[in-house]
Amino acid sequence: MAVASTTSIDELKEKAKTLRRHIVRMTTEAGSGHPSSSLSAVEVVTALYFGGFLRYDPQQPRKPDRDRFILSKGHAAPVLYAALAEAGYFPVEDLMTLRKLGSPLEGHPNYKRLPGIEASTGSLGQGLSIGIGHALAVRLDGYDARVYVMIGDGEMDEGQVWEALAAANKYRLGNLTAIIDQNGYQQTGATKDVLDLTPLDEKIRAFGWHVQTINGNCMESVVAALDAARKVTDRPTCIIAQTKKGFGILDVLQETGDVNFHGKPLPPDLAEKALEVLK
Ligand SMILES: Cc1ncc(C[n+]2csc(CCOP(=O)(O)OP(=O)(O)O)c2C)c(N)n1
Ligand SMILES: [Mg+2]
Repeated sequence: MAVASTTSIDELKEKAKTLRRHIVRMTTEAGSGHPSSSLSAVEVVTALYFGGFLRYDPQQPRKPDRDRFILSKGHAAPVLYAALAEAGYFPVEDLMTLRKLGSPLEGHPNYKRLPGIEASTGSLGQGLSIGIGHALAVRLDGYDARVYVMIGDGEMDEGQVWEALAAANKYRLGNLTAIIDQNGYQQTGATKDVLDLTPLDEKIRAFGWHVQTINGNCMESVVAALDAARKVTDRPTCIIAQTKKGFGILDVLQETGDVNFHGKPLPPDLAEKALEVLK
């Protein structure tokens, strides 16, 4: 199965920049969307798709033995679309149709409309449960496929996530990796103020999972953590990726006075500034 060949850390960092430029351009063009939520997740998504972790074939998007990536925090769709386009699922030019009438690049991922999307997400809390279904199915079918699910730190407030954490341990799903994009913010403010779930690592470990906490915007750390996770095969693994919302253009977002910048596109003048920074 085809695996993208970009493997060196420097190449991955370049690819991350490319994804960031796509994210800024497409959300500003759309006049809506979630750039800051997409930007925090770039290193993880880049490493998965281009660092040799996900085995996929854009020509056979439903090949049964493929690895799966489920973006449970579906509002960060632009980062997924940017990766899929760069991976060859559809032309890069199509990114600019984000959220336009008739485009399969909907505001939230729709698996019926776009190859490479594994699950329709956006209603938060569901992706890990869907990932468990995939992980059980590939195991039953005898494939060594791995399933990765990205969850938002605010999304962790959803009870369904904790039911899924328990169920994944019950089935000892050694082919399942959850990645929490711990960017410290959710829609209405700082995650610790809305519902403080610390110590998150200890809680998830108590559910029987292997847990790592890393700097999720450091490519070296992300690659090392994904590598360690895939070596664990007797229980589910979780990577708590400590990130910054809007990472890559933090100074530009600072100018808006809104560090969360949730669900807002950059106005064209700030998008220009962001693209300068991301050159
Ligand atoms: C079930 C559900 N409730 C509320 C929302 C609205 N909503 C969209 S994004 C968001 C915040 C999510 O925060 P987090 O998971 O931390 O993601 P981030 O944007 O910080 O990456 C909320 C509440 C939703 N999409 N689904
Ligand atoms: Mg968050």
